[in-house]
Amino acid sequence: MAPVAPRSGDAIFANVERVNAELFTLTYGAIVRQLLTDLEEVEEVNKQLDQMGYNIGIRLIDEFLAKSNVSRCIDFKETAEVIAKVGLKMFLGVTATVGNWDAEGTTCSLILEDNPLVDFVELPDTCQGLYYCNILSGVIRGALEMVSMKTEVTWIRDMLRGDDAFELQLKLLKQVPEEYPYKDD
Ligand code: MYR
Repeated sequence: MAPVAPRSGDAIFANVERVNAELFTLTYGAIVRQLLTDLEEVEEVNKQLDQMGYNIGIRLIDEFLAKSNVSRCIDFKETAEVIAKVGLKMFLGVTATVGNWDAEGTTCSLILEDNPLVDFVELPDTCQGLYYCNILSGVIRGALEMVSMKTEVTWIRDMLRGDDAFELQLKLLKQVPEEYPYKDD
């Protein structure tokens, strides 16, 4: 019998990471499937996924700020880059390209070539209209609201609908000035 070569620590960690990522993807798939069964209407599932994401986002921002050591962004352009290169990397293991800025610098797109949420996913015809990754738009909207930015986050392109990439549009609606808790005398 051939001797079994011991695996290096790196190989074991890579394997554990892969299994965790697959488990995460499959768990998300099971949640979407359950919502489809419970709510029946695809529109309702879209809303529910967005709301779930929002609830996650308003909590996840603390972990993001604590772990990333990111300081205040000077403008929305920097914020978009931080989400694309640091936030998505930290929680999804991928990065996005930021593009399609409008002239005012308040609307842009995050373009993802790779999206672990959709590994193994194929939507049946009955799910036309489903924004499968709507949890992600909710997470970003929730997280940004906690750092004083009201946004609208919308899927523009979706590979599950036959597009060539995932494109998430971020629109800054309002930047709420943070309240200074003391009176200047
Ligand atoms: C600031 O100006 O206060 C910093 C703003 C940084 C906002 C970053 C939000 C990160 C959202 C993470 C999204 C992860 C999606 C899986």
